[in-house]
Amino acid sequence: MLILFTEPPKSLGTEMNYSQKTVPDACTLVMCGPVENGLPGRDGRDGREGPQGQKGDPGPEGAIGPQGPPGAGGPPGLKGDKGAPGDRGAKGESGLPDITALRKQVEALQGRVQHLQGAFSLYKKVGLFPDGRVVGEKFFKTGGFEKSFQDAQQICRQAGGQLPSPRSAAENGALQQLVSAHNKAAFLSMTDSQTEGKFVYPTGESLVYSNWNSGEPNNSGGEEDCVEIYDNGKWNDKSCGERRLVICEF
Ligand SMILES: [Ca+2]
Ligand SMILES: [Ca+2]
Repeated sequence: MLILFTEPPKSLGTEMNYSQKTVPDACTLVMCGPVENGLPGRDGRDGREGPQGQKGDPGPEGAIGPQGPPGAGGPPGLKGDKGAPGDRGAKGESGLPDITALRKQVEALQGRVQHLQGAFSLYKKVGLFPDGRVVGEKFFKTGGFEKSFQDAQQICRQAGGQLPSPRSAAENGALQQLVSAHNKAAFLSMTDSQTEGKFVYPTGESLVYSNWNSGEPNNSGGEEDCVEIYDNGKWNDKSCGERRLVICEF
């Protein structure tokens, strides 16, 4: 069957209006015999725009996304009201220490102190024998040999002491005993190397005690910057290059 449109349909809807021609010797609905198809017709014109469709149902909800980063901190809040006073605390323990425990500790310390005093007394005797002297808390000890001032100074420093700095008649008397025992004059620590005529201790401090022999210090020969002590306890300024008995002070 072949249907020919004599005029193009005005729309795709119910208003389609057309007439048909039937090919001779052909049935209307049933193809009764071999028919040769004709050439296809031209495309029809576009129909009119149809009515607007109804609003569709809402789509399915999407999955919940991941949690976002925390936001920036807000401004500080207002100061709150003063709280109510707390309950009164329990009574504390007495601040007195345990007397019994303290007494035991004191007794133990007394025992240790007595032991140390005995040991110190023994070491003191050993240290003073035979060429040591003690005055107050100061010790003098001689090696029995003679050295120049510089060498004697170095020997005493290496031993943890220094050359003697007698600051009183008592200390000077102890040194005199050692000098007399060895029958050799000894060097003291003081010099006037920095300022001629101004004798000072190794610290730079001025003398607080002196026992110069008559007419001394005289800087004989213009080169006497060290001090020796005689066996009578008197002092004389002497050349530092001379060799004198080495006595150290501790
Ligand atoms: Ca001098
Ligand atoms: Ca002199």
